[in-house]
Amino acid sequence: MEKTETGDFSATPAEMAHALLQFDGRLVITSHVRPDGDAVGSALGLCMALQAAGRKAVCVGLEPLGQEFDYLEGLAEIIPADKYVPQEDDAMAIVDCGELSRINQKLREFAQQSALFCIDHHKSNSGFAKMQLIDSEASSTAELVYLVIKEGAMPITRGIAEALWTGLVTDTGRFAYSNTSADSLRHGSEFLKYGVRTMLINDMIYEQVELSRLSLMQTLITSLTLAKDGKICIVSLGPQDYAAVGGDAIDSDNFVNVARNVVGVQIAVFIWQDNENEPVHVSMRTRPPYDAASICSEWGGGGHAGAAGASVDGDVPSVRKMVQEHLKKIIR
Ligand SMILES: [Mn+2]
Repeated sequence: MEKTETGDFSATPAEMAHALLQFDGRLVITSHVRPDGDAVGSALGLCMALQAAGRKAVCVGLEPLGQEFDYLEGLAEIIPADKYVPQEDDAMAIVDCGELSRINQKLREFAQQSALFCIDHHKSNSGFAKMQLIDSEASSTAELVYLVIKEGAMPITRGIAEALWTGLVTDTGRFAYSNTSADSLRHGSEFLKYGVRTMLINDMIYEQVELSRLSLMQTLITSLTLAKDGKICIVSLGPQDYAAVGGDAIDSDNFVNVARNVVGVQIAVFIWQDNENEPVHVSMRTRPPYDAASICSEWGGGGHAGAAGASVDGDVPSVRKMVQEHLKKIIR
């Protein structure tokens, strides 16, 4: 095990598996707010595998979750953040999350004291956990969780394989993005041996859209502007836009792709605030040579080279102006 600059430990999958199985308290597993497929899949997959190996584990604060993940086993047992009561022997395991500031606000204080384990693939991971398995080369956290499960010889059921498949498929863009490795395909083929319902999962995640989401997208398209010869594309939504179609629970994940999909766009940005009590969120997608993570670090955010985000105080019009001015200086 290697000691990192902060004095914490950087683990191999085998060392992580060993430590998780040795831990004799209850593992409280969480990820970032508004969990995507990799966040919820990695958390549930790890939780169910540890339970199957006879360990105490729970998933906490994976919310809000879209209906597209309704097929996932173990969803009903996830403890909402405001129902969670810390027990004396609890420690946290955080997956697919590079910053404590990105986990549910109600869990943050507890996480600061007790973030024992972290499994993640974000390049920008701040190294907040005592023991961490971080590999920014991995396509998804689900792949890392799978290595841990295998090294620990934990049982794998169809439900566990489907949770991991969900993370793998969503983070690789259905095995299409550049992060898709030979290992990704190999791991995917191994998941199929457990009976993963690929067609059902694809239909649930990618082929169904709520009417309210479609209406919101209509508003989004009217907000689209291009700058710098069409290389920058920005779209945005404010609290009134969410309210007009039914409230802030409407999932606008991936709306940044509407901007990214415009021919010629190098930097795509979606700026949104679904509720006035929340900060303004910036979601960015870039094409090489632009690095979304380093651009978003300007505003305290992070992520990957092609996809990153940040949260900024203010309102949508002012953040939009600030982001656009900054990008105009960057674009070549
Ligand atoms: Mn991920």
